[in-house]
Amino acid sequence: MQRIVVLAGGIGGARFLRGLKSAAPDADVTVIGNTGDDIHLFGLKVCPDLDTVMYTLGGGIHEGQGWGRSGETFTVKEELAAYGVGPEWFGLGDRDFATHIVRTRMLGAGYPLSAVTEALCDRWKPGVRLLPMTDDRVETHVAVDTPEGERRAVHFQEYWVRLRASVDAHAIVPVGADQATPAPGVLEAIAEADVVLFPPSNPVVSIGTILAVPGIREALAEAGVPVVGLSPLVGGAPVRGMADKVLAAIGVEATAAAVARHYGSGLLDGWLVDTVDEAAVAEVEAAGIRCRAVPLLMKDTEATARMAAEALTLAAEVAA
Ligand code: FO1
Repeated sequence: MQRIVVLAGGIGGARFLRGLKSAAPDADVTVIGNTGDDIHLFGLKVCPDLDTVMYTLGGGIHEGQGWGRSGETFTVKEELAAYGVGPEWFGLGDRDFATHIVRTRMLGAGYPLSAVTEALCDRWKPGVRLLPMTDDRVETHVAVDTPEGERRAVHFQEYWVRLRASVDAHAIVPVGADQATPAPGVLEAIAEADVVLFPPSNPVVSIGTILAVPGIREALAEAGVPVVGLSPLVGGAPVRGMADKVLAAIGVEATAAAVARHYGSGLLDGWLVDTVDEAAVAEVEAAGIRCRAVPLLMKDTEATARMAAEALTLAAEVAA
């Protein structure tokens, strides 16, 4: 059985995984999920990227939004607002609240996040092994300038959801990552993998944060396993999200080729760009990374499954 490890962020990672499961139904898939987006709200621990993967693969996602639960209501949020208790800018629904209550209760009882995630997945049966990148607390912060001209750090969710990434990001800091250790199973899954895939997730605040946990990047380089990524940038713009803003913060151009060079040939063996970026293929290959141009828009599960199949084909090619 083919063992596939996927480093995943939220919506893009989750949708890619749905396509991968359709393209390789018999594969043994381990997902290493980003937890830098996690946030504590109302005394509860919220893990947006882990939940987005779990709900998407478990059939509970709000398909239109790509995050949160389907059939959601917001009574608790409205009642909290009536008490003047916020933040109002973050949309936690009633069904979703239950997940965060269960998670927080288990964490409070002493279970690590990896065990809690496994317990939550017992209900959702995502059909993959979902591991947080670490059991330790990591929070991505973004340095922005306030309207008063002061520079301050805000939580990633505040940057993304409240500010809608409308202001420049001056620095991205995965606070706590340098002290974190990979969650149980992460390094083992990498060591035993036949292929590692980077979905078209954000290279800075999703995959970059996972790689910032000491040991994960090294394990990928040492495993001798083909690592293949899919560009989240098509025609010089992110398909979704704010990759361009956060790439600017780390001085990387928002193009498919620049992101491949940013990961580098020490990490990446293969890279898929969209057909509109065909001209980037030669540049990526010149950087020592095998590259193909294929359609990269995740329009539906079939199109996404074709992308995943292309990534597996490229992995087999670089391994040969
Ligand atoms: N994204 C939004 O744009 N607005 C929200 O109010 C919001 C709430 C939310 C609640 C739970 C959850 O799991 C995800 C949520 N997201 C929301 C998505 C999230 O902010 C980001 O898309 C991811 O963190 C990026 O990967």
